[in-house]
Amino acid sequence: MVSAFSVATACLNASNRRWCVPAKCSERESRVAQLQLFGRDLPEGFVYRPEFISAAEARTLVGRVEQLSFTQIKMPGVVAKRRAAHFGRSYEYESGRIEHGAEIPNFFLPLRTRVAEFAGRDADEFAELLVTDYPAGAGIGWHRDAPAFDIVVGISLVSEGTMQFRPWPVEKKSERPLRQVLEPRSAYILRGPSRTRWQHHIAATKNRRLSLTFRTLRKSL
Ligand SMILES: O=C(O)CCC(=O)C(=O)O
Repeated sequence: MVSAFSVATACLNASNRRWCVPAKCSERESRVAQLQLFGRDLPEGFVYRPEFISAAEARTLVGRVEQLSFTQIKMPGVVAKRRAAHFGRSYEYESGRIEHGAEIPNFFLPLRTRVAEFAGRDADEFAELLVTDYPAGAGIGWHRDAPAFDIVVGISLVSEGTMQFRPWPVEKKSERPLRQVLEPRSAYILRGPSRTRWQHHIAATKNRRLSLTFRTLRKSL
């Protein structure tokens, strides 16, 4: 049995599963240690909820998403395979500039209310909706979301993706990334350390995947 005292004064070495004293643990090891005690290796602040929406709701949402106009994502020197539609706020991938954008379509508002309940916030705090269409073979590279955004809640549709996490700043000795499969109809929350002290990425998907990402802003904009 691990006592509260031992959790506070020792940490579990993430690679070899041995207990070590905090002074000798890497920051990453101590950050994941408490989660390992409960059988999960995921960054603090990350929450995963399978079956967040029903199959019928997912079908309706996918039908609505198919009617949206997507744009290519152009980053310096590269055009991404995935396409995006931004609502509430627009985001320029090349400059990182965020501005007021097209209204979030009404049919996404009931979902935004549930997302806000899930995150314990008010619906209108989720000022941005990013809809991303990942064709088979597309993913998203290692990143932290732009600092102007705060809490991120993502819903996966159509097929699964795998979200991986690595500590930020990236440590010299590379560890195996932590990972969570994002099943269709699931939701996740990224907040706190999982937003600021970890990078995430989505590995290239086998099949097409859609994601709906609602984000709050750090400051009103
Ligand atoms: O597809 C997702 O759920 C994650 C998207 C993401 O990380 C991003 O757009 O910054």
